[in-house]
Amino acid sequence: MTRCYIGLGSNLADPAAQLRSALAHMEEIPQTQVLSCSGFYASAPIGPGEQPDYVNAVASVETSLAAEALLDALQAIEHLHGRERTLRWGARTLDLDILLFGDKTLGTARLTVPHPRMAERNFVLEPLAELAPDLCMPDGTPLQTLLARCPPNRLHRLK
Ligand code: A4P
Ligand code: MG
Repeated sequence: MTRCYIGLGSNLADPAAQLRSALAHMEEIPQTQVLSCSGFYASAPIGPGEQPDYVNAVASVETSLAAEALLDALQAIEHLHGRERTLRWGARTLDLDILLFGDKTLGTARLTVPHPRMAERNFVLEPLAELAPDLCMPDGTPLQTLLARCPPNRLHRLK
């Protein structure tokens, strides 16, 4: 079994409901257990154009799937959610990123792990630290070091 951390993000009008639905679907992924989920965080959008705020969270899962099979399952869930709202919102409504896959470093055409932008994103690092404050990256860098270096971005934990 491999312990993985999945980043969840949505900026739909009811993004928290999107995240809850995504978690429910993640419970159904074969050979995979959702262990826990962080609190939900409202975060200022990073990216071009006018966008509503995101809700972000991180879930820990344990899986015996290979990384690409886990990605397939997560993309199927994204597709299910994205497809429902594509016309109305025009942008993707659910992002499920593999942040960490055990202590593996992966660089395939489909998968870069650790997620290449996680170190600059407090909306990833803060919820991750809630689940695993003593975590280290595959290269040995403590999560707390990344947090200390992370550029600020408006973020607050929702009730
Ligand atoms: N891919 C490679 N590595 C991974 C990985 N570790 N996990 C590939 C998941 N996918 C990975 O993803 C594009 C391709 O990345 C996939 O087909 C997969 O093979 P995508 O989700 O279709 O596209 P994307 O998410 O628009 O691209 P990108 O560059 O991954 O965007 P990000 O980095 O995910 O950023 N602001 C706030 N506040 N909160 C957010 O959650 N999210 C984004 C999206 C931007 N701004 C945000 C937030
Ligand atoms: Mg993504």
